[in-house]
Amino acid sequence: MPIDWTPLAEVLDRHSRFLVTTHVRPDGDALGSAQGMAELIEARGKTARLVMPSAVPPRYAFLDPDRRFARFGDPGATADELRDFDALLILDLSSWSQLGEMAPWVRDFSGTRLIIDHHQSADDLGAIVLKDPTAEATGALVLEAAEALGVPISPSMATALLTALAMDTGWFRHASVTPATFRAAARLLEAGADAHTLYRQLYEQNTPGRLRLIGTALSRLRLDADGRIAYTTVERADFEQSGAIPPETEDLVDYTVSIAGVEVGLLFIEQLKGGIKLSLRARSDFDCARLAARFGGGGHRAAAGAPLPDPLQASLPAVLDAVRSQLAQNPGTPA
Ligand SMILES: [Mn+2]
Repeated sequence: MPIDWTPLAEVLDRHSRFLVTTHVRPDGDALGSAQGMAELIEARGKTARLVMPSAVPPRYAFLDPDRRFARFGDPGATADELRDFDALLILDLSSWSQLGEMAPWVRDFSGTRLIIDHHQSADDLGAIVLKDPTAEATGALVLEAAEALGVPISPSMATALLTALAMDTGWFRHASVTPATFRAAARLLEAGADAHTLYRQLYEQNTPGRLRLIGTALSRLRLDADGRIAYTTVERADFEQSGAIPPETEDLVDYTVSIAGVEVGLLFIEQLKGGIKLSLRARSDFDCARLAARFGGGGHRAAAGAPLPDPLQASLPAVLDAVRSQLAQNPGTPA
């Protein structure tokens, strides 16, 4: 269902100082759509400020060369300092929990609130809601809005919106992708986005240390439960030997579930301060959050984690046992 953008045009006409925000742990769609919206507001001759409940992850720092994104609560972006904005534009979320530490401030904000989003779930945030759950990315909605309002797409806006569209569709691979997705991408390329450079900035920034660490972890990969479980470890000494740092273990767990037939993937990372960080991924209806909760962690059905206080020799068999028994209750419907 195409969105009628009249309410957005009215809000933009009526006010002059806008705060633009997005969800905690922002991804490419969150950052890209928020930045695109800030530029849209400025193109209408108004003021836009970007403030969100989390910091910009290092991976996306290239999107924000002028350091425009502020983290809520940091100097210059404290609750007090943000008081005199007229309107709050909320991108890519519709629930209080996704606002993190910013939620109480948003609750108290007395100006106009407007949501642009594509998530199914929705709390009542007391906002004007412009939502299309069939949209593949909130960035696609911001592009629609800009075109409906006759705002020209600048090269930096095009880059932000292509980031949003590409990241929320797994680079145009997910089931949400339609011919319209590629038409939107084409318009963004025509407006100056560069897909080749963007991909390189997002996916080809590995350090040699990270690749060495991945190599070590993959060489230790083990299968269990007739190939339904795959697991591996990152040990403390691996960091020194590879030259990698702990944040460089990001996404490493995804290799475990890339094996055909694997339903549950586990990564055990020895922490420098002691204990283990467990990451879980599922590719069936196995409930990772339920497993993680047994060990004091949490997360989602398909992805969860837990901090384990005991050393690897004790933690690993205990977790494997728990995964095996949860799998046994569950005949499994591989996805
Ligand atoms: Mn999104």
